[in-house]
Amino acid sequence: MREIVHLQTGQCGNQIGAKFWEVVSDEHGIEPNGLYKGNNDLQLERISVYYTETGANKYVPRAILVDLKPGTMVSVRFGPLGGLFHPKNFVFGQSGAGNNWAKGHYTEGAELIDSVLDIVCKEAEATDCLQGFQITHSLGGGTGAGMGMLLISKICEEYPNRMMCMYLVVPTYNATLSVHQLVENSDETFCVNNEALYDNCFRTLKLLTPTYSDLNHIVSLVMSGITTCLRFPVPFPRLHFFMTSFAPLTAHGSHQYRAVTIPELTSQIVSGCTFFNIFSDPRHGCYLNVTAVFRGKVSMKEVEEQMRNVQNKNSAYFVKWIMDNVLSAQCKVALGGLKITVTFLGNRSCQQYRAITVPELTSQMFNAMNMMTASDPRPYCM
Ligand SMILES: Nc1nc2c(ncn2[C@@H]2O[C@H](COP(=O)(O)OP(=O)(O)OP(=O)(O)O)[C@@H](O)[C@H]2O)c(=O)[nH]1
Ligand SMILES: [Mg+2]
Repeated sequence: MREIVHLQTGQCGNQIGAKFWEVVSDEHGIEPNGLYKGNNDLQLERISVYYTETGANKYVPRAILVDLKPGTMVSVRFGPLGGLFHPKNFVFGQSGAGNNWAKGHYTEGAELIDSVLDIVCKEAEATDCLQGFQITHSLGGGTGAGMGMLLISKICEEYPNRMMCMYLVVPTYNATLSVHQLVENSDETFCVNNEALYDNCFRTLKLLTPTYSDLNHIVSLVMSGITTCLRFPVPFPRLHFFMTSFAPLTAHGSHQYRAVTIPELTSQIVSGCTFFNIFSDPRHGCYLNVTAVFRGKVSMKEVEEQMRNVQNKNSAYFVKWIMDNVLSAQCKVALGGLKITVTFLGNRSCQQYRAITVPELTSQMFNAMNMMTASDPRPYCM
């Protein structure tokens, strides 16, 4: 089976990762104690992609949880899903990186990296045919960004031919220090932006004070949709920062009040209101390639018709020189509690605007800092 080793680093990575495992375990019928209690053979057919079977009917996530501070790890370990993970796969330090990229990359993080790599190797060696790695983290803190980048570079050194897929929360400054390593080492990078997630929660879900849990709920739904198809084609190896969207959006714990149709879903996913990063502005860029993954019982004929409609209506936003650049896929197993859902992935040239704005914002910040420290002769330390 084509196994994947999952890693989650830092507070954000662990919180999003824990939510991902909650959603995925629910879909595959795995209880918090690791026992299978599902009712559909499809749930077990490819279970070994993400889980290791350790005994009769018992499954353990192939997940490694890393942080430089014990706080988040303790809440996962003693939270509702704590019993699901292998206790030896929790690796944590004591001091944290205090949002300092260099601490995560060169000092505290570097001291802990060998213990993480030992577990990575152990998990990888226990697989039948390793497909690759996926990692959840933010680029804002010191651990997720600094140590996360060190981790992926070491893994890529050790396993150069394996897929590296990243789920990132991308704010500005520390992201600058990470981008070149991402471009080198990551094959698929799914960027979400907290600002856009808040916006979605506020405008679409009408949540007045969205919490991280609400944001992470949306991210976990997207991750679940993306991982439905395990081999997503990457058309351009160096253009791999995807836009993601998911429909229908429902608040955590609530349910759909009306049946949604495929035309409604397809128009929602491209409308911009459900995009999870701020490049949803339709004035910028063109799609090179898009994929829509439908979950639930849908007619593929109708799906393909609707996707063709979307492409025809928005033809100005699709490049003309790639044929068949709209793919649709279907998985009959619906996402928990929802009849039909769709996850949308787009490789869109407007991602370059972020690449341009990150260094611009960073140099503005440095200029402002230089003014503030002009009277202070001590060198500025990151
Ligand atoms: N979406 C989402 N964003 C989060 C969450 N927790 C933190 N963030 C964002 O992540 C960034 C901070 O990164 P953290 O993950 O807290 O930092 P870290 O990787 O633990 O690194 P250090 O704490 O510096 O060691 C900020 O931009 C936060 O807004 C979360 O649960 N969900
Ligand atoms: Mg932290």
